[in-house]
Amino acid sequence: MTDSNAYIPPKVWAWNKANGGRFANINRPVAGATHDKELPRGKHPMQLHSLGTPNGIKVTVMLEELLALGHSGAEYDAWLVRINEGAQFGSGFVAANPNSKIPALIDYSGEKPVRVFESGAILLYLAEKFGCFVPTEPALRAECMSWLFWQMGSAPFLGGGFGHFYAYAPFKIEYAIDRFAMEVKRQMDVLNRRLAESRFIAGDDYTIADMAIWPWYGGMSKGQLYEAGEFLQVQEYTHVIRWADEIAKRPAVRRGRMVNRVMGPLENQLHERHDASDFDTQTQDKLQGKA
Ligand SMILES: N[C@@H](CCC(=O)N[C@@H](CS)C(=O)NCC(=O)O)C(=O)O
Repeated sequence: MTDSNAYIPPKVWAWNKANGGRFANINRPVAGATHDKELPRGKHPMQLHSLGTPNGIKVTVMLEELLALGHSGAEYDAWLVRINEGAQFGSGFVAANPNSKIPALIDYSGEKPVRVFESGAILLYLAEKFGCFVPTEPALRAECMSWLFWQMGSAPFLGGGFGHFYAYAPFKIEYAIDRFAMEVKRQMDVLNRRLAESRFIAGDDYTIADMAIWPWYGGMSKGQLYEAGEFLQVQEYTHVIRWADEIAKRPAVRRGRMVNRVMGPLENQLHERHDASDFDTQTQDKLQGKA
């Protein structure tokens, strides 16, 4: 057990910029913009400012699913926000999301632009706007909403809790890793039991609840997050793996997970998306300076 007496909190907390840990350079105890920077705007009604993290992927998958169904109103420009360089603190981004986190969407299709932030709110906004991927029958809708909000409340324990202390903190703290490993395993078991009885999270149909949960918990079930697959023995969650594999095969998901991605194999990265043809390998090669 880590020595619990190693740190005694002072009377008043003070911001120590040099506290270490990955991403310490972008963490601040205050909100608001640090610099002036307008957001770029492309030709489509939907302007997405994001990054290909699990929270960003939810929205690009949704937009690609809508386009696959023929909703041309979901055409979008996806702009890359490099959060490790502090781009989320530019004035334009803060106007789109006062919480300075990706993803942020601006819908220019109406008389006045509509800003939407928080990935769950964006998924619901798009689902309601296009009448897709959210059930209308009250009981099914309640189930879908319950799982959507479950994700919003649960994933911070996975990412900010477990992922941070297991992979990013400057030193390992047994108490913190134990606490969050326990919670993440409990959450995985919640999903595993649900998916033992249901093809998709909210029932027989694929919904925004699947889109919200898959990038985090599907990724975890496949050992793709924080190199923690063995540590958490994720192969135990067989129903989650069955569901994750089924979703991963969807063409829209394969496209959506490439958008704004800056990690992993180059052929899976499409830094910005402005047109459906951007997914063509040749175009990607050009964007990445390979052709
Ligand atoms: N609850 C938010 C979480 C968004 C979030 O945490 N975004 C991260 C990247 S995955 C971010 O932008 N971090 C930048 C920062 O914290 O400064 C959502 O679901 O949209």
